[in-house]
Amino acid sequence: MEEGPWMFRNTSLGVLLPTNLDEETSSLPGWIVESNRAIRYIDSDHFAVPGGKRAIELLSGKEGIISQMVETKPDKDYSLTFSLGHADDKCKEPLAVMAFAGDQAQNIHYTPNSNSTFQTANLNFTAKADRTRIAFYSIYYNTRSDDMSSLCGPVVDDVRVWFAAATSLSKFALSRLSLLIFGLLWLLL
Ligand SMILES: [Ca+2]
Repeated sequence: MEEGPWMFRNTSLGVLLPTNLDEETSSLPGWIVESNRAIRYIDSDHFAVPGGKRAIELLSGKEGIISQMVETKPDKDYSLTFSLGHADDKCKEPLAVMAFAGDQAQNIHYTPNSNSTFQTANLNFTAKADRTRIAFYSIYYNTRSDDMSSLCGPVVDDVRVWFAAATSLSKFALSRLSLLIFGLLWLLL
């Protein structure tokens, strides 16, 4: 388990899968972690993980922001999607994150159905510049219910940025291509 300021370098983390949907693809910088006690990097052998083997558990509330810059085109519409979960580590609820995409911000509470340890969330935004900041932090300062002192928090995984290709199409084309509106632009985590 890794803690502290780091960037995703290990290819096994499933970072950086730039698709070749159009010319907007290029390499991304890694996540920026602004506190060395803010993040727990969890694996599926020991925790509930929404997708794959790895995910991030956000600790320490507002002090624990993770962020990443994605390349965007000004005035184009995008959607940030991610999984919000519980690590199954006895973390005392409520769990919630604040998600940022450019000038959009939204707090999202963890309210999964009974069969799941995570839910899917999304945040739509219109890019204002060539680069857009994607960021998350935990709204609460959660601790485990068994010892009331160990830090824990919401799990974030499957972070993706989709672009709305239809914004550049005519209304006629839009009606024909409505199933193709969103294309995966970035797979971040
Ligand atoms: Ca994952």
